Amino acid sequence: MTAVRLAAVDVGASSGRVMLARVGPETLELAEAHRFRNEPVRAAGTLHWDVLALYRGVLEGLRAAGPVAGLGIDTWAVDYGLLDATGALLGNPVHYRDGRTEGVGDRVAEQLGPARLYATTGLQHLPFNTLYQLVAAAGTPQLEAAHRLLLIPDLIAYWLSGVIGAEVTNASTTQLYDLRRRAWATDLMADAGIRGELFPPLREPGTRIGPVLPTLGLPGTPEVVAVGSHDTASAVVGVPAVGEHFAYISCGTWSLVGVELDAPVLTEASRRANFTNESGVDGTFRYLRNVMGLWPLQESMRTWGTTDLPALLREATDEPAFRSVVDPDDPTFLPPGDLPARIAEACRRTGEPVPVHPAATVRCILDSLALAHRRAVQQAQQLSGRHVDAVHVVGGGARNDLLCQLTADACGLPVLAGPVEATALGNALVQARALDAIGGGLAELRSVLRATQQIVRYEPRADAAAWRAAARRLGWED
Ligand code: LFR
Repeated sequence: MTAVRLAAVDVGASSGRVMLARVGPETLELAEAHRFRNEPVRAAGTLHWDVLALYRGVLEGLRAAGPVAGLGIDTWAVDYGLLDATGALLGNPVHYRDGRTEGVGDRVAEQLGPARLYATTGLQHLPFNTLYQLVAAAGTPQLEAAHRLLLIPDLIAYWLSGVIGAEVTNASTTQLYDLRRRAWATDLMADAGIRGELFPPLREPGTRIGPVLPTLGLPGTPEVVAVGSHDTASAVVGVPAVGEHFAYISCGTWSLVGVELDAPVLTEASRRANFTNESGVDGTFRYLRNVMGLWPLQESMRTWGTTDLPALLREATDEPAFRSVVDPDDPTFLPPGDLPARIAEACRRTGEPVPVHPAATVRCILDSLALAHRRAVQQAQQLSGRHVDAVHVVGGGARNDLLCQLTADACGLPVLAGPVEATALGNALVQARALDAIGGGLAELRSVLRATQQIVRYEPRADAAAWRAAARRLGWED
């Protein structure tokens, strides 16, 4: 087997990248071919993704990457574009942070029965799950006119290949996918008033979709490959773990905190703890919870008009620990806007000292995030019965020194940080396997990662009592 050149398209909430990868049994190299901004647009009161600008960025990136044998696409989850009967896009996809789902999720879950929803889909209750977005859009002319619904990576794959389908890892985030039957949950759709025929046939990660349309004039004729098209699914492939006794935190705009399992956990305790069973590559389950992640920090920096993260982190390191802690999952933090003001408001509400300058706000955000990591790692273990002895942090958060050390301290476990590009690497590895450039299961793919990628280890410092006391302030521990 010789190494192949591949393009991994990875579009996140704030930027998209086309990464050029060279992958073989002993080779895994990644270089950025092109990066473009992802700037949501509010128009007539609704927050949209500028999906055509994203597609243009993908095309520019593929041209910059040069000839490749394959390409795979991953993006965030849950959001979709609608196509009419001719395949034309009906309007711009709505952003999951848009306010249209406010109050909808709770009402719909109550109507359909939270226990039934969990038994069928295994999914955590997030206000923006596709199910709730579609109920919020019910009766709109756009949805009425729709012939097909494509999740964002499937929409981009359609434009590139002309082939329609729904990749399973991302389908599993809709709350409309039956995780045990591995099929669309058509009964649930019917009861929610959602037309089942909107949903295209499912496809497994690691299968070929088809060649890029020649009319696009891209270099070579790469094969479009279905990867873990949910970015978190690709990120979990990209966790350089040995064996099964590990937790992962895919840390970027969100922190996705959990373990990898062979079977879902569908207990009442798991439902109440709001843990999700998202489908992973090779039939695995990503048993995890969404923690608010670096979003409050990113949005605070936008509010302050600063981009100098290293300077902020240096100042935050010198701030006193645990002066103010908040629940990062406070729903008021979800929409875009003035996050420092909302954090101050949350502190006022709960009697915590209000952070008075940016460094104090950053320290509050990171202490609070580390506490939320601790809680999720502990609960993932209790609820699944899987013991872990290390926490892998992958994604952009892996280069945040202070956060990695605080997470090690909070969890009382070593943190293994890196790779930052786990998502693109997981995307490329699954493509390479589909194109027969490498073989093996997830364990073999991960051994290629360990042999080629840099990983930084953080040992926990002994201050368990302080973390427990801080968790108690949030009412999380007795
Ligand atoms: C991370 C992510 C999460 C998903 C959130 C919204 O980028 O994909 O897994 O819950 O974005 O789609």
